Amino acid sequence: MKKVNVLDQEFMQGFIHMANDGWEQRWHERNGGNLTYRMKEEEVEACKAAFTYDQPWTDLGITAANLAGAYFVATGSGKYFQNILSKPEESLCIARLNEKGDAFQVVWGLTAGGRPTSEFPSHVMNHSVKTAIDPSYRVIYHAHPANVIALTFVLPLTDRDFTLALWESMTECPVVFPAGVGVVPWMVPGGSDVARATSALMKKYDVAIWAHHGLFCAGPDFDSTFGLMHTVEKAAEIRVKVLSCGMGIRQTITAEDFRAVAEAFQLTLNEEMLK
Ligand code: 2HA
Ligand code: ZN
Repeated sequence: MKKVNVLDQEFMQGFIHMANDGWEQRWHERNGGNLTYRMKEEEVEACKAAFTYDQPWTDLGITAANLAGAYFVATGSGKYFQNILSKPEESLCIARLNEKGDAFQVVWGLTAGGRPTSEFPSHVMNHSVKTAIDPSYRVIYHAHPANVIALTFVLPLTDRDFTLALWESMTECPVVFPAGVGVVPWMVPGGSDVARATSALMKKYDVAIWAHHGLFCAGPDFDSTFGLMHTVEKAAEIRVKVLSCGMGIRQTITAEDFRAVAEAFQLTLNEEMLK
């Protein structure tokens, strides 16, 4: 059988590149954050010779029936984004779901032991919701960027407050996330409750902020999902700087301005945010 090197595959190179970009942005202190990618069938086929099927099955705590049998690349629980570039086989894994979509098995990677990210239930539920709406969605990304987290201490924890604060901070924001962003109140991370709350928001948005913790972004590919995280965090940084000036907000982008942007760029803006 032809020997395959999983690390040479384009999707794996894209995954590693994106993870390292997140590290360089300072969004992944210690083992903070996690990333998953739902593999294409042809990518699974191309790598199958390198997979092993002898690891035990682990219960997910949630069910994603529409993703039965799907394969994911995932960062490992407790692994550092800092090390993904130099030690990808120790830091990452490929895991598949069972026929019910309620348990997983590692088939590649984590060569020094371990399991997929502690947020795997949230990732799988988000993939499940996104795939049902738009099968082109493949990437779920969780990070801890400082400015988004800072805003969760000073803004009301509503979808509308966060969406408007971010849209107003940079003209491109409504173009990049016209549906807006959702906000989950503080919850215990890693479990099925926060997974359910996050995936409920993912039905409406591509961004779900976790109060005092970080956020999740969803997208069809590595570049657009990273770009979404980057745009949200840049807008949050601007908002934090504006608030830090301590002089209030003298002028901003108005609801009419947003509607003009929507018309110029042919977007369906979430009008709920402008009421
Ligand atoms: O990897 O980010 O939310 C640790 C986390 C948990
Ligand atoms: Zn986290």
